[in-house]
Amino acid sequence: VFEALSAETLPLRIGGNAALKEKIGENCERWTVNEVGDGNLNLVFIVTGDKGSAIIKQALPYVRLVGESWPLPLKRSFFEYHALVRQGARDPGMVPEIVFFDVEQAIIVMEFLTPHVILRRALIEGRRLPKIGRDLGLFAARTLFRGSDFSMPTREKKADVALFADNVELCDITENLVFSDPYFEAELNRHTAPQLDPLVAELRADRDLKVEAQRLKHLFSAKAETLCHGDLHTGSIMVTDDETRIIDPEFAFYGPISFDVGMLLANFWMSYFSQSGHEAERGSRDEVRSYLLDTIETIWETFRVEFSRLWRTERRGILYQASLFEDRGDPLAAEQALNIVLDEIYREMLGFAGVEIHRRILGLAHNADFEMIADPDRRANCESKALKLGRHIAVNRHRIHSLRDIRETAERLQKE
Ligand code: SR1
Ligand code: MG
Repeated sequence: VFEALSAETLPLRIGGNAALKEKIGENCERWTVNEVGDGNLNLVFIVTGDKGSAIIKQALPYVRLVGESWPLPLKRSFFEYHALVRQGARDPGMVPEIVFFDVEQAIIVMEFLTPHVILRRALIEGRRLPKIGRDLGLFAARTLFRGSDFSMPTREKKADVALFADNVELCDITENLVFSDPYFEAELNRHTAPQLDPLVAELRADRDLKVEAQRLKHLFSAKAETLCHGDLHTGSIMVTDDETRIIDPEFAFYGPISFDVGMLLANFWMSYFSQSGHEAERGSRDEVRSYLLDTIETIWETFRVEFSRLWRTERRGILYQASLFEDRGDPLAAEQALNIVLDEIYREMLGFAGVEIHRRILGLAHNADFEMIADPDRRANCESKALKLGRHIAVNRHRIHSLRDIRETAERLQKE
């Protein structure tokens, strides 16, 4: 029977586990336990013993952010575990090492990352992390390419699509919270009022935007292309100056390659527009802003180059087979197909980024980047610029030919 852990009960409940004792020390009575979870869904504890520390993450049978009135199945922990295993194999060293998994109690015990901090917090403080653009671009390319029909044996891929298809409740959250709720007066929505009211009304009356949001929802739910992380925002990334790690793939599902990349870039654009809200107390953020736009370009460029490298060297799945192209002495056919695939990823990615920006400002689940701006006028000013960029990239995604163009739009909006 499932029982939620508490700091008091945790040592006795899991203190007998051999792998955990090996990791942090034998004597569980001497362990210290702190609950540190500040996410929307789960319990998270740091446990420290004589030998070291570990993270204990436990799913709750409801949405922590809302309470028991919103039940949510424990099986998300199963999907998180299986996604971590696959991501660890596809881009070694980029996800935390797993110590053990208890499916019934929905507990994943994993490596405690230290001195890592959540990327979102680091960006709010104005830190510039030198490696993240490249690390994130590589992670996205490797996990998304290697989890797709470009690379996987088709039987294995189809079996995995079937396995992850049961993560239906978490997909349902995204389907509603990202693609639908922001565009009407959904019950759980909230935004900075009254400052944003006129713009929110304009967006909710914007037919082109609503059609795009629904086209993107269609892609999200119907294009089972690869195993996506499913919630790749800057709160799902831990960093030091030298290391980047990706955590929390409980929303993992088979979806479009473009989805994770779009979510990721959206969170950097939101960080960009939120910087002026943190400027007063912490000094000018001009250099940080420029760093954030550079990082967006580095992520996409690294993704593109690495995806292309994998296409040329690891394309062994059922799609665009070498036997049709290279082996027939027509390598240009494979390059032409690659360009088309990348172009499609790019256009979808812009759409997903646009709606992710909207939902974090208009929907239920907001970002600390904006939430931590105490003055509501200032905050609304930052948010309205982000909302406008989100609308621009979602609606015009087929006409925006490079991230350089978006850089100019972002810089112009920032000066308004
Ligand atoms: C009800 S869950 C709200 C959000 O938190 C998660 O981190 C996902 O982003 C989800 O949309
Ligand atoms: Mg999460």
